[in-house]
Amino acid sequence: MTTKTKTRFPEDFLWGGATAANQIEGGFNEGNKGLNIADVLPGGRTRLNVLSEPGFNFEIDKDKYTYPNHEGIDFYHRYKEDIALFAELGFKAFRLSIAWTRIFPNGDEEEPNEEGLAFYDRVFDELNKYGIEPVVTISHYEMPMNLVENYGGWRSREVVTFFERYTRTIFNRYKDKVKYWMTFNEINSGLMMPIMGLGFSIQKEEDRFKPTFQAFHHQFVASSLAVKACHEIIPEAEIGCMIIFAPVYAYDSNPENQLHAIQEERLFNYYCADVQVRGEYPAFMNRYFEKHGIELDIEEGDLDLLKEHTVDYIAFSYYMSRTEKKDKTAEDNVQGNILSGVKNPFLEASDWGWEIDPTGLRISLNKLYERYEVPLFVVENGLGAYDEVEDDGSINDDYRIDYLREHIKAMRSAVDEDGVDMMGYTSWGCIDLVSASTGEMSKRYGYIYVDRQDDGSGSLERSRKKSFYWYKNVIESNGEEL
Ligand code: BGP
Repeated sequence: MTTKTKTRFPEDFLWGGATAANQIEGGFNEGNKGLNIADVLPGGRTRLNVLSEPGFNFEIDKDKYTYPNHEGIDFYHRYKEDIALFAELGFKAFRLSIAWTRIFPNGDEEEPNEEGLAFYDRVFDELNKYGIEPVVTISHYEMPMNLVENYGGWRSREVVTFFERYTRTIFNRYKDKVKYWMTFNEINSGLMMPIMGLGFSIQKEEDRFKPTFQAFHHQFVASSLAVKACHEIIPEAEIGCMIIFAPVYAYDSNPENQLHAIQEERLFNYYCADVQVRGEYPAFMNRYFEKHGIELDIEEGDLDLLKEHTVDYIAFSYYMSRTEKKDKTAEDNVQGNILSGVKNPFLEASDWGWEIDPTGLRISLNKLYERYEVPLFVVENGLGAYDEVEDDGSINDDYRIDYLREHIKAMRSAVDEDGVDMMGYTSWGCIDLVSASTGEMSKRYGYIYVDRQDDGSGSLERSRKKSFYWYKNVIESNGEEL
């Protein structure tokens, strides 16, 4: 049954799906591509724990681990078939990332790799053929390993220069093909997962503060330089920041818990966006730096650069909310996404423990719009779930449809009733892909099923799930028929 109501999603609303190079492309050592962080991450639910094991090094050890990102879902060779399916879905936009290591295999070369540039030319041309707008993430957990190993990742100021070279190269090359850009995927994730976001691991707790926030400062400067370059080279383009947003609820009306929720929220949800959208460090961060004895190395001109080159829009991922209380015990703790909190008694969780909260998306849109008043783009949202292929080949993913329907409804209310300015919605993993946090294939998000299993078996053949037909109709009716 479908429900019909009036909607005010703008006519040019960017409906589509989202992916990242390292989770779909495969071809990890083809076309002169260099090794990046994702290539050395082992597969499996323990992925993130393994990374923090003492003595873990980034040597590829196939006797010990699997490396699902090496083959991904083979988009590198099958992009035409996949884009044809996106066109069939009626996508207006497709979010993908460029692998830095296809363009600069080691990150620090002077000249780009033509084979890598040509690959994305082919992908953008194919999208263009169907009138699908590419929405490009410049850096999605794909830092060149050479920069990780020999420069200490974003700790090094030199990396800013390399990143600027990379961004100028791709803006110049794709200026006629790409209008929507974003800088760092989920930039605030570096607070919890420095290896994926900032390109280094924290060895000792006491060393956490300075390197982390110095690396962030370098990313902010790099982001402003990218915004500057983008506006110079492609004046009609829009470039955004990209954050994880998970609204924080207080566990109850105890003012101490309310205050605690605000404190939890500002570092994780607002710090990065404040710098990238408002162009300056917020007061609470300056205080935080003082309290923790952090003195950032800020070069002359940095603060002006941050102020002058702010982003045009905010892109964010939304999967869950968080509930917090001041004095939580270890037993209270629930883990979801990369964030933990206390269990919210009003919410159910996915099979991976991520609490499902569509209203939280409306709350997020309101919070962000009230604070920044810039257009918002939901570039990730979706349900990671186990799918079953029936004997007749069908995949009846009603749970996914339910999840997406409720989130789109919440978004529609934010636009319709609350007046939030939204640019688009690209749900995460529109085609099944390798999970970022666990390296699993069995954690599926797609409208399109990919026959690939956790052990690496499977034909890689694509097929349409029930949600495929449902989402196609959502797009066709501009969010009216859910
Ligand atoms: C975000 C990442 C994506 C993605 C998604 C789902 O944090 O930007 O790359 O994968 O989460 O997470 P997972 O793949 O761990 O289920």
